[in-house]
Amino acid sequence: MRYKGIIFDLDGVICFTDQYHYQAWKALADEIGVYFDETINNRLRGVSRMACMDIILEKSEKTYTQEEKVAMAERKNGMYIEMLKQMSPADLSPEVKETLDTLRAAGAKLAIGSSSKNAKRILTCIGLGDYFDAISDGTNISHSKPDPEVFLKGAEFLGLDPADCLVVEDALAGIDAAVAGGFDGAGIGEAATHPQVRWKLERFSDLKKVLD
Ligand code: B16
Ligand code: MG
Repeated sequence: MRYKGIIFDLDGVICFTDQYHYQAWKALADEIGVYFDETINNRLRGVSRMACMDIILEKSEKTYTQEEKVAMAERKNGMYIEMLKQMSPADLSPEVKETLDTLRAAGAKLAIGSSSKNAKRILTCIGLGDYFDAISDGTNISHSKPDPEVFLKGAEFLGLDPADCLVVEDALAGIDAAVAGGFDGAGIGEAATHPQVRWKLERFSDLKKVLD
């Protein structure tokens, strides 16, 4: 096994909360009369909550104070958390679980590296609350992707060097973060098009290629 550790992004890799992020941001944008669509939504992947707020307000004619922005982001998060209540272990695909189990059986330590402050809540919803060897998320970082902090902390929590770990991401900013931190990157979805990606994945189970 060429990697001692594998650090997984959460939203877009392990599970798909992006539809709920979209719906909650869309509801907020409609409330304040700001244009928002799927193209703008794509720029929110892997980006921290407040950075998302700033991206959404690029289309606003009004200028908001920091306090107002924080209050709006909290309102969005409240709507998002309500939507997360629909999630259950049925939202974890058998393919993802089987692949994770295979990688672990081959000797890899497994961690989460997510920008989300709701990562532990989501993992619990999908039945992976106690599964990972380490969780690095939005609650333990001060700089979000493309800064490598979330993955560097993940490697540190696993007790491993970045050079011995693989990062699995769906966001271009996430691969930028992995490369900046000295990690190999595996890209799925849009991230598979990143020029510096080490492994291009068409589907999650393609990760088993790293075992060859
Ligand atoms: P929260 P990831 C990211 O998760 C999402 O892709 C991004 O859209 C979201 O803004 C960010 O988490 C923060 O989430 O508001 O729950 O703290 O892809 O890094 O797992
Ligand atoms: Mg993601």
